[in-house]
This record gives sequence, structure tokens and C-alpha cells, in this order.
Amino acid sequence: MANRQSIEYAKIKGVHDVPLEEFYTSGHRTCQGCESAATMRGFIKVAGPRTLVTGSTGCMYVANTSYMTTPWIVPWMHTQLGASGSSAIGMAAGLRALMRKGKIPDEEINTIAHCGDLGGGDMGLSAISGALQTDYDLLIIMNDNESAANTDIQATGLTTFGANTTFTPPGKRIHITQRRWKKNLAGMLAVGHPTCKYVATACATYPTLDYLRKVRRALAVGGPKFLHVYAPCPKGWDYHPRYSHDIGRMGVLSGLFPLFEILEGHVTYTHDARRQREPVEKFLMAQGRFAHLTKDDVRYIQKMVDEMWEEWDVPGVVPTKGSLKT
Ligand SMILES: Cc1ncc(C[n+]2csc(CCOP(=O)(O)OP(=O)(O)O)c2C)c(N)n1
Ligand code: SF4
Ligand SMILES: [Mg+2]
Repeated sequence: MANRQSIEYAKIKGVHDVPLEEFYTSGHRTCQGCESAATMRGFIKVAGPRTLVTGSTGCMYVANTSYMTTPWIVPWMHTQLGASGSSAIGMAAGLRALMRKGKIPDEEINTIAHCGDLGGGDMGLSAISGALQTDYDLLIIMNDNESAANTDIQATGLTTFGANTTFTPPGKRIHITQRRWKKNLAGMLAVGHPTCKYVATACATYPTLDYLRKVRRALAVGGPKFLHVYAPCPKGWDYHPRYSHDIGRMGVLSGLFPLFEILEGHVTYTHDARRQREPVEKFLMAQGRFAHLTKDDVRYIQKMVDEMWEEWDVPGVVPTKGSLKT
């Protein structure tokens, strides 16, 4: 059987290392400025043509696979909303069985399952957990646009505190109805699956040296892997499509979305927000979904972000605080 750890994947050291070939091409129907579409285009560029992809229900299914059309050049299969983990296991197990029986050549084939923040981070969490406990080579990429965008922008467990969504509109009496702090998904999956060798967060706003480099690194590591990608959404976050990259950058530089990777238990910050952070206000006020927030609300969000970077045991990653009590 092909052994991933023996396969050499070229590292992405700069833009010249990014392949020119496209496997997610023109013709899709995502909104202008959709960072989730950039996420798709990017991962398949660096994974290459010997790749199978499943995608759970959501914008990246509906906008990319209208009847008889698709921008995908590689085999792409739709799977149910919470099924990215189980579809990844099924694909990897199927390939292993076919190779073992000699029905297909024993060669490298990447198995990538894609999901959204509702499909993966909420509904499909148990299946992802199951996948991360297997010994299959598989990669799960979760695109986080902080809402169930496909069904018209409902809040999920990963929506930023205070956001206006169709489930959480600001009211006259209670002006914040989205009162949950964003789920710390990558940290949770890394801490909860000690044998999983690679868990990372990324943002397609930083394509070359952050996102694509992490996809390549994940593919080169044996076993199951998870990548949480921050994906600004002009429609749901309510800003002009030309600002997607700026919004992603502000989210990262403010420390609201931590960028890190955990390889075999070692945490590396790919943007170190412990040292310097931009005020969250800049990020919040650039988007219509936060237009109803008061100065006090912004101060509260700033306080929570500061706590994340100054008080967590592993800042931005593990939310326990202080040393052991005996
Ligand atoms: C079991 C199930 N419940 C609800 C739906 C309806 N539905 C389709 S896509 C979607 C939202 C998906 O959100 P997310 O996973 O974040 O992907 P996004 O559309 O934001 O990219 C919902 C609720 C469904 N298809 N299946
Ligand atoms: S609603 Fe958001 S995630 Fe969906 S296609 Fe439009 S920009 Fe992309
Ligand atoms: Mg979503």
C-alpha cells in the first residue's frame, strides 16, 4: 500500500511553487468575492489531479454543481450535510480495499472531504471525530463562513459573537441575540484526538505561505488531518465583495481568528497575535452584520479576544487557564 509518509510533496515556499494547473475552473456560481470559492480553487491546485473530493451540502455544493454543470475537473461527490467525516472514511476505506484486492493500481490518491461550519463544525462533528481516530490517509477541510450561508445566513456555533444573522436579528429590546462565543473547533479537535498528527487553521486571504502551504503539509503527513479555513462571505457578512481579503486580514490581525498549526503535538503560530493585535473594532465596523453593536459591545468582544491571547494556557488554542490545582 502507498505510504503517505514516504511521499515527497514539494513545499510551497513562494508563489512560483503554486502549480499553474486549475482543477476547480470557471463556471461556478458563487457570489463575487466569495472566499470559500478561493478555498476550493486553492486546495485542489496543490493537491493535484490524483484526488477524490466529497463536499457536504452548502454553498460550495449548490453553487458548484448545478444540474449538468460543474467547475470540478477531479471526481467530486456530494455528501449529506453532516457527513464529511464519514464520507472521508468511506472513500479512504474503499480505495484501500480496492488496492488490496488488486482491482486498482496501488498508487497515491488523495482523499479530501470538504464541509462548511454548520455541516462540519456543528452537525458533522461526531463523524469528523470518528474520522480523526482512524488510520486512513484523509484530509477534512472545513470552510468557515460563520453561517449556514446556503439557506440564507443562519447563525452557527462558529458565528462571531454579536453578529446579525437571519436567526439572530437585533431586536428593539434585546439588541444582541447571537450571544455564543465562537466554537474553538481546531483546538478542540487537536486536544481531543491525540493520535491525529496534523490540525491547523488557515485563511485563504494569505494563500501562498499560509493556506496552500498547510494543505501541502497536511497531505504529506500520514493519517487523518483537519484544516479549519476562515472564509469571509460578502453576502452574509455584509460588505462590498472587493474587500474579502481585507476582511480576512483584519480578522486575523485582530486576533479574532487565530492562525496556527499543530504538527505531532507541537503548536506553531503562523500569525502570532500574542505580540501585537489590531483593535477588533476595525474588523467589526467594516461589516454590516455588526452595525448594531454599541461601544460597550465592542469593548466586551475586545476583552474576550485579549483574554484568549493573554490568559489561555496555550493562547488562542487551549482555553484552560492557570496551572493545575491540587
Ligand atoms: C440534514 C439536513 N438539514 C438541513 C439541511 C438544509 N441545509 C442545506 S445547506 C445548509 C447550510 C449549510 O451550512 P454550512 O455547512 O455552514 O455551509 P455554507 O452553506 O455556509 O457554505 C442547510 C441547513 C440539509 N440539507 N440537510
Ligand atoms: S453566500 Fe457567501 S459563501 Fe455562499 S457563495 Fe455567496 S459569498 Fe460564497
Ligand atoms: Mg457556513
